Amino acid sequence: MTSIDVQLRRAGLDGIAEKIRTGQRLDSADGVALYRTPDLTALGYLANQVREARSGDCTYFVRNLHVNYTNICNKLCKFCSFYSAPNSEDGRGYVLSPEDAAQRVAKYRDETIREIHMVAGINPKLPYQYYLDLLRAVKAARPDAQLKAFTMIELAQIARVARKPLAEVLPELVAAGLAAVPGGGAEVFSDRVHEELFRAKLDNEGWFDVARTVHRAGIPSNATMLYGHIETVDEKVEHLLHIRRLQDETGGFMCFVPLAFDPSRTELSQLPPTTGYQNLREIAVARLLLDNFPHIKAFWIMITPQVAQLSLWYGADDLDGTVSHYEITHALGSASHRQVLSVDALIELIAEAGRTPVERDALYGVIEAPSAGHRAPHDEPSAQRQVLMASP
Ligand code: V47
Repeated sequence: MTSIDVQLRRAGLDGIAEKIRTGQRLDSADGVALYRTPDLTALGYLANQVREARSGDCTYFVRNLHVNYTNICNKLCKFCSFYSAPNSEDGRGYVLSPEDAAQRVAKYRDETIREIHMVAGINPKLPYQYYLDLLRAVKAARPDAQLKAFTMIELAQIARVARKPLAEVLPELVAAGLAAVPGGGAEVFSDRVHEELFRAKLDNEGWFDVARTVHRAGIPSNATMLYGHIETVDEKVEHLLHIRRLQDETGGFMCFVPLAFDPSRTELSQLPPTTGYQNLREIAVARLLLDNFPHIKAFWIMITPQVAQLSLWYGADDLDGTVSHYEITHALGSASHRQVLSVDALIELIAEAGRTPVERDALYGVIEAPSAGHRAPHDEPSAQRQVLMASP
């Protein structure tokens, strides 16, 4: 028996390791065991094996920009610090007109931007035409960028104000510029958590119905899970298995994004922030349970660039991107933390971890294909490492 076998047995993960080795699917009891083992290294070892079998050393990133077109929202989720309630007198509420949004992205005209991630609150005053105009205006301002826009919650609202079935609305959104749908609004698929934290929002089955319709329309999406608040281990395992079942059915998910809850300035501000240990575990468990997801994203804005870098050995193969202008949370927005990473800094993070940076677009189209079997040597000065990306 090798020392890793001994470690896996001591961690209670030897049965799971055997299932992975023989290509058997993990079940909910396995999911709970992955969450319960204290041995993060053994867990990471398994997740890394799956990650490398899927993506080798490749770590994907995108040059992207976020546009949050309104913070006015009638869902009043307890975990959210971004929203301003309709008719609130807090003086914070805003709506970007389509022209404002276009101007904002046009400001970056000297930079390569391949993805524009556009999400916002559920503002009951916005008519259907607004959403079409918004897509058209932003696309016209940056025709070279793909628009990844509107969570499943927003799409349900758009269909409601359009007074048409979502299946009829989606082709019109695509014609206006929509290319992909982000993974937000999923939170945790538990009726208990829904009731406690986001009662006014589309229910869990509703999220799945919208996602199914999106995928059937040929639009790829992501999926998320918000962790680190009041959810239980069983609820997280059920969340992951639920989206795994939908992926079996539609194949429409590109990427899973675990989102670390930032309690600051929310109604749950008494809760502690998540730890690096927990953040790495969430990524590793997701990689192991979501055997049918092509990619697992470490969203560095929420977990710090440092932990995101480590996660490249714990199951993650995507670092999102440059993420200019993220407003949903301000976790790293204090003076001591930067909200933007330059492309060079992202590449450096990836290369220092011994992985191969691969620039992608919003649909995971590779900007320049990696050379077969490339593995960046760990002992080379990072500046000399091969970087696979298009020039700006
Ligand atoms: O749905 C809200 C979350 C999500 C907080 O698809 C919070 O590539 C932490 O979904 N602390 C929106 N999270 C962001 C999102 C996302 C982000 C990056 C990439 C992708 C992708 C999707 O943000 C919401 C909610 O789950 N959120 N409040 C908070 N206090």
